[in-house]
Amino acid sequence: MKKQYYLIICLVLISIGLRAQERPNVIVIYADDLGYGDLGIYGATKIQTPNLDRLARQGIVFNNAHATSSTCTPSRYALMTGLYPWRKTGTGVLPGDAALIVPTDKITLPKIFKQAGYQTAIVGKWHLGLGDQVEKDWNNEIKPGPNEVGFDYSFIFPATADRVPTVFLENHRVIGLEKEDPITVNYKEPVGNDPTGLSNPELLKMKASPNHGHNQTIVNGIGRIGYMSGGTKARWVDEEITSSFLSVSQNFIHQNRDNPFFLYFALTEPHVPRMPATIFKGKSDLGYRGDAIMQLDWTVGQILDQLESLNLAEKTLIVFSSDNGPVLDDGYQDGAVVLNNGHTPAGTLRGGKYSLFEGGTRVPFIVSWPMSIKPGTSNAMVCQVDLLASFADMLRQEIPVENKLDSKNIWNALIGKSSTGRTSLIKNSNNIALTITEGEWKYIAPNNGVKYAKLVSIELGNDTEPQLYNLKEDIGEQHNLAEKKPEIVEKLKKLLEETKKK
Ligand code: NG6
Ligand code: CA
Repeated sequence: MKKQYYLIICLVLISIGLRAQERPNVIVIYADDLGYGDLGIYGATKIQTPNLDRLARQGIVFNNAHATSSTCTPSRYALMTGLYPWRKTGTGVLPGDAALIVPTDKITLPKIFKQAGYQTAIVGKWHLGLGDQVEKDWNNEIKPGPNEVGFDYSFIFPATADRVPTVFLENHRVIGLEKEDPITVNYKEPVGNDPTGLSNPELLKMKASPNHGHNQTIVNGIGRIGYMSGGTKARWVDEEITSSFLSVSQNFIHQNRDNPFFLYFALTEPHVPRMPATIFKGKSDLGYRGDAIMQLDWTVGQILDQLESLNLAEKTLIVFSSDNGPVLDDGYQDGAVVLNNGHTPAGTLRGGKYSLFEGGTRVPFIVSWPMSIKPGTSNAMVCQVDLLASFADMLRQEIPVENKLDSKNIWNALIGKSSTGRTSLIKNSNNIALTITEGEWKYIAPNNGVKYAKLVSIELGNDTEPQLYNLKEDIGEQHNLAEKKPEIVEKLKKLLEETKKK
């Protein structure tokens, strides 16, 4: 009898041990507009990123990893839902007053963790809409939002750093708001008496680039997209955004040091307006864009240090990536173009943010989990949309068939046990223009979009003719082989059409 007890106790202990090992804490660190060539580990020589290099040394560096899209909202939609964003209209770059576009009644990445008993949090940029309509009262509880799609705790800014309202929300409420100074937000017409970039350019501490917009309500000396009034004391100071996000994240990690947690840490660097903390200004030689990347790197280092000091480093899995490719001038005269000094933010890739070329969507991607992952590099094709199915596998959670169509279980590739990721991948720049990659071949479907975005100096990859590139031999997408290889064009076109129909 005693023996049986011992056996049962041993088995229970072993299974607890196994579960503990199988169930790491997970932190997804998501940069905004960070390019494939922006980090030392991906070949940058003009910006020092020692902390991300350190993360890379203890993990796997992927060189064939992708966001689904070349802008923010669709990529984040895919990350959260495990669904291709182009299947749904209204998943393009959202204004700051948009309604929530993530369904509350469907599975999401944070829900996978929540169902498995994790504490879940988002800290940082959201950009997936809030509330159930555009017209909303920013002075009351705003629902639904991140808390309704799976996050136990949220500390966010609603859209982008260049869009109003320039405030933080903790769970459902704007923080720092005073009753007698309510906030109003409007994307159609001016509200209140705040100066705008257009009416009072002399008040700007950073000028907007000509023709980009960014000349509506001025907050902290920076013209924004959209109008807001009120909430004077609730408005953020750009220089403090990242240190705020860091300290909130560190609190969450500290509070959950004894139980499994999932943290989605969505940083704003190096998205515009680049206005790093004063101690980072001038740290790189590349202007505020380089400084912002160094601030991002330092912030990641702070998280790594904290995990070490709490003895959590070994059992915490970190995914680091970016929502889309890089852009130098995205609306402000911040020196990014003038001081770039030969830095190649997209590395050897063609295009950048907004583009169908690889520069738009192939992004840095590092997975670290010291307890279980052997450091190295991987050529496996992986996409952020796959995190949902892959973590569902890790946590033994079932997901609906609908999600399995787009989100592939690439868990073994993520932890370096397999060199194969997904076999094909569809990416988009907006809801109309699509590309499909299978193995070494990439097909860009013909479309009527402009070829070159003058405002941002980026080749968009649009063409009325079909394009076919061999990414193995021509990662820079210089040689269109569509005419030479019509059979491959046909095959990819068919696969694209079939996947679209599903
Ligand atoms: C563009 C903005 C750009 C940036 C982008 C969103 C203009 C001319 N440009 O429309 O500055 O805010 O939207 O970036 O308004 S993203 O990374 O969030 O997708
Ligand atoms: Ca972005």
